[in-house]
Amino acid sequence: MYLDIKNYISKSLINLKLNLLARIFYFKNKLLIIESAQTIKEIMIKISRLKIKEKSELPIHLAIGHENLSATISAVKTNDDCFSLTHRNIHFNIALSKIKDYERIINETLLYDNSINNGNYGCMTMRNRKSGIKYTSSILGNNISVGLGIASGNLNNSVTWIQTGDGAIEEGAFYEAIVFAKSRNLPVIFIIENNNWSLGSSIKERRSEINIKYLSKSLGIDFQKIKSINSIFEISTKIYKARKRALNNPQIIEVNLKTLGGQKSLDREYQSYHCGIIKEEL
Ligand SMILES: Cc1ncc(C[n+]2csc(CCOP(=O)(O)OP(=O)(O)O)c2C)c(N)n1
Ligand SMILES: [Mg+2]
Repeated sequence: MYLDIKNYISKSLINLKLNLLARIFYFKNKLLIIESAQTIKEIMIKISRLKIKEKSELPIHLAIGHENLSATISAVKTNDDCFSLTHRNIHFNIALSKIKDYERIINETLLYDNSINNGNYGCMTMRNRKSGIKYTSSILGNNISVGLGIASGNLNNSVTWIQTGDGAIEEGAFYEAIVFAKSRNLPVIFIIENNNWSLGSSIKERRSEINIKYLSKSLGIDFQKIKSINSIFEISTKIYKARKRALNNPQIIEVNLKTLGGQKSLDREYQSYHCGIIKEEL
């Protein structure tokens, strides 16, 4: 009984301290994050315009609407942190890169020679290796498993961020990965970008609800949901706390957001999944 109370008080104090540190982080970095998100958006719009101008038929997975997330993660991560990204990775590639690499990132989406991956990878597997991005994959679920391998080789006090989507978590690899991450207590943060779409289908159309909160709880993994992509306060405090906790326990963060751009279908609601050139008016 005495030990229970002692444990409870010590846990509460740790949480209190973490909450305070997260708030301080927010106040210190708010402006930087807002500016960085704006830059990420501008570059994506530039890519879109260029593709229209060049009449490029290469696919592009822009992430307009996701900028606050990648800008915040870029502010929270430390230099030794690693990233394993999915096909929609452009916002992370920009957020994690230095200004001098922006032009070569843009060039990669058009497969030009002077590009971040020499025009070999294009948008879906693009990775600026100098920015901590170890792997990027267009095969759904594949970057999740690879992310675990990366995490197993992490330097002390570094974390591997594994990005995925509401469609990719339907792959068996996701479930196996979270079980494995917990079993080995790997320092990983799974970021689920839930934009409601997987190619042309909404969650309602293709499957039943997956309650990630309960799924995480059943495995003893910490879970947080970011309800508003527009709240830098919510994103930065939750991401900051997850980064600290990930050193002792795997973390899952689900982010509700809308991927802007794409096409309006004739027979249904606006399709926010973006896999084409965005319309200029959006
Ligand atoms: C193993 C595998 N199955 C199917 C696909 C085809 N595919 C490409 S993107 C995509 C939808 C992904 O949805 P989500 O993970 O939610 O990411 P979003 O595009 O919405 O950001 C699918 C099914 C694939 N690339 N790999
Ligand atoms: Mg999706």
